[in-house]
Amino acid sequence: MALTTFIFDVDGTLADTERDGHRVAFNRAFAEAGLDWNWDVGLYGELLAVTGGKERIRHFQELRPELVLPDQTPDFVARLHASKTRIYTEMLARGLIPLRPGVRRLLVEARRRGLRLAIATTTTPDNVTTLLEHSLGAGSTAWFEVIAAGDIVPRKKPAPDIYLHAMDQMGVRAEQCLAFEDSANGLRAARDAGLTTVVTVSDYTRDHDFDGAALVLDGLGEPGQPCGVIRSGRIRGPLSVFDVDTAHRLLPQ
Ligand code: XBP
Ligand code: MG
Repeated sequence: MALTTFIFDVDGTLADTERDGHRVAFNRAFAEAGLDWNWDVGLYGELLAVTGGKERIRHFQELRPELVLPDQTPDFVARLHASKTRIYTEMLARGLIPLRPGVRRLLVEARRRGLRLAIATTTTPDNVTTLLEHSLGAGSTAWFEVIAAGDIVPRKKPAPDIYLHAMDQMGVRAEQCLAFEDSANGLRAARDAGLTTVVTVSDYTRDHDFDGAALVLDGLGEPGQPCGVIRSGRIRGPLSVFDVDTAHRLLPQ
């Protein structure tokens, strides 16, 4: 079946959001709550193995059982995470997190050539719309027919649920889609949903196992700023930018 749809992950794929965005927002929310927790760059890289901010906080608590919460109410983690999301979206609204190279170029070309666009992400929906509106431009949220995000599915990545939900909402089959991811968890989710997947590695995921990816790049590339091919998969010959023609070469006809 012909390629009709691109489905994008958000964090690490559309933008490098984790080290200087989410991580900083978590630490500011901890300080606001009077917690002396500090997730440095190294520790955060380890915690990223767990997707979902609330799940990541709970995982951290399991790692550090000696840390006594000042507030034992059951919704404390949810409230702490809501503070983090407020802080993070305020950072995004100040334009602090740009799109990765090539993302705008590929999205504009895909729309011009009639491809359908969707998002499948573990992050909170507000984070997606705020990132898009302040990095891609006002009204750009509407470029995506479906924004499947966060708690809308019972199981987060590496479970395939968020990709299956996005495809179901769009009424498309996996054979018609190409997924874009940056992490092993994301690749696993996309592959288990039956999706051909392009990986653009990010700083935190460069050393992940990307077995099963159709193509692994260091980014989508820009004219004059060629992408680096880490694993060429089905693509033969040189590749300087990932574009719609490259996407058509990737999908088995
Ligand atoms: C990345 C995640 C998210 C973010 C934090 O999602 O796992 O949890 O790290 O966002 P993806 P929240 O790569 O699927 O976009 O705190 O809103 O979960
Ligand atoms: Mg990601």
